Formats: sequence, C-alpha cells, structure tokens
Amino acid sequence: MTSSILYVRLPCWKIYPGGVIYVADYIHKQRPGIQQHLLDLALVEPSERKRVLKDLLTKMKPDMVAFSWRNMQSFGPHPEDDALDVVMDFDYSPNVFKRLKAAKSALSIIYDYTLSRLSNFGYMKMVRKMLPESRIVVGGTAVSIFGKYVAEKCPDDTVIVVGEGEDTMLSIVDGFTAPVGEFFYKDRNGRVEHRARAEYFDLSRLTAVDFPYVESIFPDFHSYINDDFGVHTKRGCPLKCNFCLYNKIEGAAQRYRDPQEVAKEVEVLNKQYGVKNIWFTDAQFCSTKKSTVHVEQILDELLARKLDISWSGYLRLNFLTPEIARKMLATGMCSVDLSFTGSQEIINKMTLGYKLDQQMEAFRMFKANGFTNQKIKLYMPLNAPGETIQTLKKTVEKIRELYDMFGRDNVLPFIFFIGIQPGTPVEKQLISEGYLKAGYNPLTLNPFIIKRLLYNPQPLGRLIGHAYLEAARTSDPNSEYIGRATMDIIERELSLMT
Ligand code: B12
Ligand code: SF4
Repeated sequence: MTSSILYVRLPCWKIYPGGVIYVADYIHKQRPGIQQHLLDLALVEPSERKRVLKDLLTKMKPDMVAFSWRNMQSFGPHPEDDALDVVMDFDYSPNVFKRLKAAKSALSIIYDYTLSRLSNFGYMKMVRKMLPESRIVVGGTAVSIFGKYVAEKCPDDTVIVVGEGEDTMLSIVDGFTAPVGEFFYKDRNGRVEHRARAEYFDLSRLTAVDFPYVESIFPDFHSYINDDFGVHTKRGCPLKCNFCLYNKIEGAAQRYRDPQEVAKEVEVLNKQYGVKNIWFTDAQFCSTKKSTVHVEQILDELLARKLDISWSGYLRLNFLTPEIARKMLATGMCSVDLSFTGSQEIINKMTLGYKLDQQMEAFRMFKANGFTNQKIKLYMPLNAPGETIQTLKKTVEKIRELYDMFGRDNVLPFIFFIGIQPGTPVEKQLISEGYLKAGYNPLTLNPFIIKRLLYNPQPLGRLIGHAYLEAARTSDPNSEYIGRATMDIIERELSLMT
C-alpha cells in the first residue's frame, strides 16, 4: 500500500494545475492517511528544475511519484501567441530578412519543444534511478492523447493514465491489483500492456475541492490567486465536430458534478482566497440541452451565493434561453468564447451540429438580457476544408453584424486555423486527399510537417497571410485588435474578387 505520493506537474506556460489538484484532493478524501506533496515545475526556473526535484526526492523519499503532463503538441498559434507571427512571416513576408528571422525563430521554438519533451522523460528517469522501488505514474491531457508514445519513452514500471485520473489513481494507490480506468502499463521488463476503460467514474463523487488541504500540500498555490482558476462542472462531449479531440479525451457521455458542490468550490475560492477569475474547464461549459439545465442550476447556486467573480468557458449557444443569458451575465460572465464561422456550409462541413441562425439569435439574447461590455471572442477556424471566397465573405458579413450588435471594440475575432489532431475525422479526410501522408508522425519535429498540421492551404491561405501581415504592419495594437484589422483587410480584398 502507498504511504506517500509526490505529484510533479511538468513544466508548461503558467496555468493553474487544476487536473492534478482534483486527483490529489480525491485521493486525500478516500485515503486520508497518505502523505502528499505537489511540486509545480511551471513555477520553477528551467535551470533549477532538476535540482529542486532531486532535493524533494531525497527529502521526501515518496513511494509513488505521479507526473502530470498538460501540453505536448502545443502548436495552435493565435494572435496572442508569437508563433502565429513566425508562421505568417515565414510563409508570406515579402521581406527576405523577416523570412530568415522567422525561420530562425521557428527553429528555436522547435528546439524548445524538443528540449522540454526530452527533459520531461529525463525527470521520470531520474526518479527511477534515485528511487528504484518507487511506482511512477504519469497522466494529464498530453498523455491522454499521446499515451502510447509516452509508454514507449518512459522508464520501466510506469503506469500511463489515459483520460480522467481519480479512480485509476485510487486503484494504483491501493496496490494496482484491481486497476480501473484506461491506462498503459510498462512493466519491469519494458513490455507495454493496455487496458481500455470499462467503467465510468461517477462525477457526483467529485465534491468541492478542499482548498485548505491543497494549500497544505502545495505551498505555491498562492501564486495563482490572481490568475484564472480552472473549475470543472462536467466531463464528456457527445458532439462530433470533425477537428476535435475533446470528445475522445473526455469520452462521449456527458457526466455532471453536483451543482451545489461546483458552486461551493467557487465560493471558497472567491470568499476565502480572493480568487476573482474562474474558467469553467469543461470541453464545453454549455452545449447539449441536458447540459443547459445543469448550467442553469450552477448559475442559480452562484447567484444565491452573491459572489464577486468574473468567469468564462467554452460555450455553444444552441439551447440558450433569455433566462440563462440573463443569469450568465448576472453571475459575472466576462466573455462569450466560442467557435465561429459565418457560413452554414462550413458549419455543416465541420459537422458542428448547429444552425447559424440559432447562434445569431443567441447573440441577440445576450444583447437584450444585460449585456454591458463583455467581450465576444470568436475562435474562427478560417480556411477550414471547404472554405471558399463566398463562405469567407459570409463570415465577414456576420462579424459586421456582431460589431453592430455589441460595438466593434467588444468583438474579438481570433485568427485561428484548424490544428490537425491525431485520430480526428478531418485528419482522416486530409490523409485520403493526400494532404498528409498516411502513417505520418503527429509528434514530428519536422517544421514542414508541423506547418502542414496548422491547416491554412492555398489559395485562401495566401490572402489571409498577407492580410494578417498588413494588419500587423499598419494597425496600432494600442487602439486596434489585430484580428479585427485582419478581417477588414480580408473584406477589402474579397470585395475585389468575384
Ligand atoms: C480548458 C482548456 C484550456 C483553457 C484553460 C483555462 C484554465 N485557466 O485552466 C485555455 C483556453 C486557457 C487553454 C489554453 C491552452 N490550451 Co488548452 N485545453 C483546455 C481543455 C478544454 C480542458 C483542460 C482542463 O483543464 N480540463 C479539466 C481538468 C480537471 O482535467 P485535466 O487537466 O485533463 O486532468 C484530468 C486528467 O488529465 C488526469 N490527470 C491530470 N494530471 C494527472 C496526473 C496523474 C498522476 C494522473 C493519474 C492523472 C492526471 O486526471 C485529471 C482529473 O480527471 C483541454 C481539452 C480537454 N478537453 O481536456 C485543452 C488542452 C489541454 N489545451 C491544449 C493546448 C494545446 C492549449 C494551448 C497551448 C493552446 C494555445 N496554442 O494557446 C494553451 C496553453 C495554456 C497553457 N498555459 O499551458 C491541448 C494540450 C494537449 C496537446 N495537444 O499537447 C488540449 C488537450 C486541447 C487539444 N486537443 O489540443 N486551454
Ligand atoms: S468542438 Fe466542442 S462541441 Fe465540438 S466535439 Fe469538441 S468539445 Fe464537443
């Protein structure tokens, strides 16, 4: 049986480590006798990480070391990520020096990306070397997608947990004699076996996180107080958007936490710790009809608690009602974050499963039910398969409608492209069309393949690329958002085309 666990959150851009905290909190509630500690390497200088981990291993001598790995293939550049400028300059800048500079930056991004992957496996190997008898476990979203790859590279006698971790971790803690959930196990001889998930974890068992306990095992907890705190309200997505992996990471069945427990969690964060910003980290905070009922229950619980928070999360608006819109705004929703294309043809091609008219109607509901100056963030899959001059023109028109509705300054069109992810329908389609080679490696370090995985093909790719670069050159970032300036230039160029 396990008596001590060291959790190590592997480095990524600083973001509250919600996933591993849910796991540690659950283990504590089920097996309170186990000593736990959480080391967050995202908060440690790169040059210090090995030493800090080594010192902790020496001091604590845990009999289990559990790694949490969030991002592995993080190429999804958008206007708030420098990598988008690099890709655009490399492909479309008329200035040869800018192109060379972009090539150099691209190589340095890939170098960092390779180094971080190698270092992560290095931390696991260090544990195996220093504590040969310890059990190593690794989970997290990156592992949920690339579990097989992690199993190939990690040390022997490691359990690689795919998908949600609470119940699987408990079964490992209890001796790994009757394991549950999905995982790969690399045994002491390096052989890898796989278990598919056969049971569902009952989310009503996920009661409000015990933050005073979390504080006691995670001394760096306070460094996140002013950031967005991730709060989970449900898991799973039954929809089948053709580019998306979330329904595989979380499963298709939507399961819900108790709304009172969710609200209690937010209340403690807000009233006891002064946390103001919440991100509901569900694949979609509001999506199916049933989930809309659950969302309304959570909003009612939040309203009753009179909290001073601002929140956001990914939304689909199909089943929005004026009442829910009012409650969302009244509880502190600060932005409407959603995928957006203004063309029903593209919505259908991407199998998004909603009507554009419904979505526009939902926007009007926000406008009529308490909208003040919340941001409308449009994650636009520009130039997705099937995009034409006509469909792009329709998107431009609909964005204009949104400017008129909410005020131009409140609408933020994100210049976003589809990132092709392994096992998705769009990946299969692009392989069959010869855009990608069958059997390509989704974790490749080849910059040309990486660029292909960010889908922005010709001829519209050039138009969008040039528009983005012109916007970057001519608009003032202090007074204009680059996505809006880019859309204006795209509109101008489209008007010259038939
Ligand atoms: C919400 C979300 C965001 C929000 C986060 C808001 C916030 N403040 O938390 C925002 C919009 C900011 C965001 C940004 C980004 N994201 Co994001 N995000 C997600 C999303 C939808 C949910 C993640 C989450 O918090 N889930 C809730 C928690 C409770 O679950 P969890 O972390 O998965 O933890 C569970 C399990 O993984 C497991 N587990 C975790 N750790 C451990 C450890 C052990 C030992 C065990 C046993 C189990 C275990 O158990 C936990 C509980 O069941 C996922 C997709 C998805 N559906 O999972 C993408 C996802 C994680 N994001 C991803 C990416 C790439 C990014 C960005 C890099 C995008 C970009 N280019 O900017 C940035 C990076 C941010 C950063 N700083 O690292 C990728 C990462 C994987 C990859 N492809 O390598 C994902 C998987 C999406 C995807 N398919 O590409 N993201
Ligand atoms: S994009 Fe959203 S709604 Fe579509 S499958 Fe993914 S999580 Fe579900």
